[in-house]
Amino acid sequence: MKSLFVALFLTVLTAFSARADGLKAKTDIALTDGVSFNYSFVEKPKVGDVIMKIKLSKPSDSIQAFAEYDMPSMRGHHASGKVAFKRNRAGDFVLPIHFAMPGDWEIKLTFEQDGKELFAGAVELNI
Ligand SMILES: [Cu+2]
Repeated sequence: MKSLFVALFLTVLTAFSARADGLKAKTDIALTDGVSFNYSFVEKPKVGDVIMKIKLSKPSDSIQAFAEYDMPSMRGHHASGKVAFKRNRAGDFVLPIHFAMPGDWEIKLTFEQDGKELFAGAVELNI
């Protein structure tokens, strides 16, 4: 019985810490066997439009990136819908994120290749 409680506790703890952390900026995150990505913001996130940039560890034209963002504390009020990142000249993914107001924001990132989802994760931040 005691081990069951420990297991439950650890599961809950893991779930909470994963949620609190979200995806870390400027950190390599694996996408496929040989390709990882890292994201950053071109400037410190603030109210208004801020460009999010995603770099792949090696060029891949067949990978697409999408974002869907909103404020978790007021779901639906600023829902962006699923929007596709554009590519800049260097082949990086870029997308202006519109932070309509201060507070908590969540950006869900998804990557697709040949119509298949490679990865889904969320960036959480406070503006
Ligand atoms: Cu809001």
